[in-house]
Amino acid sequence: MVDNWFSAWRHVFKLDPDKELSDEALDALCMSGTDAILIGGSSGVTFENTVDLMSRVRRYEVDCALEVSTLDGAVPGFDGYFVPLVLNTDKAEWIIGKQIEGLREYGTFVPWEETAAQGYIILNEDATAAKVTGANASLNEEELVAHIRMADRLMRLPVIYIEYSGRFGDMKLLKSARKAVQHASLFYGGGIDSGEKAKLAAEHAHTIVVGNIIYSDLEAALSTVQAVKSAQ
Ligand code: 1GP
Repeated sequence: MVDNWFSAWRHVFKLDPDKELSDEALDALCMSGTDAILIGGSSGVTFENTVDLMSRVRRYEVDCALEVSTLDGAVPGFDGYFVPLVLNTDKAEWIIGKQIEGLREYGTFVPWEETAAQGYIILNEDATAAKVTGANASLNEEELVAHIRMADRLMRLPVIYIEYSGRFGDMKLLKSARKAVQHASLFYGGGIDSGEKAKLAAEHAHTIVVGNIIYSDLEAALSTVQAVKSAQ
């Protein structure tokens, strides 16, 4: 794996600027020992709600990065920025279209040292991101490995993100993805709602991302941190 500003992250909480989160819950998440807070969402992300959440997380020492998924939500002041490209769609706007629009507008302001492209491979057809981007979520192992080689060897993307948002994924596929990755950091996200699932995903992914469960069962979300740390 190539060394990057996010390479040491094993566990990340993903917070959605469009969802309510109390100060107590945010405090517990930021002080949990997680490696980073990632801010991003598939809908309802605005400049205002992104700035608001960033400034609340900024009170803590934990790394805080933004996934730039809309132009509206491009906010300065984060430790790092991820720019997602969806690899398993044939709609070019989600591979390079929106990104080029963003660079036309904000290209001169991008902090390149702290900015990384994420090659998303979305494998849950029910996820909002899959619907919005028209992703072909039913890749078999051979197709997945071809996508990984495209991202890792040809495109040399620093991050490959296996995304099952809303559902726990197929760990056999994740294992195959990991075997095929040479340079990139492999992120996994989707349906991690217990320490046990966190551990399973962390066996293969370099970094696991915990999202939805934060909003429905905070204690379960917090338990995923220790599960990953103690498995190291
Ligand atoms: C979403 O991959 C993350 O982009 C996390 O998924 O919300 O299902 O935990 P969950």
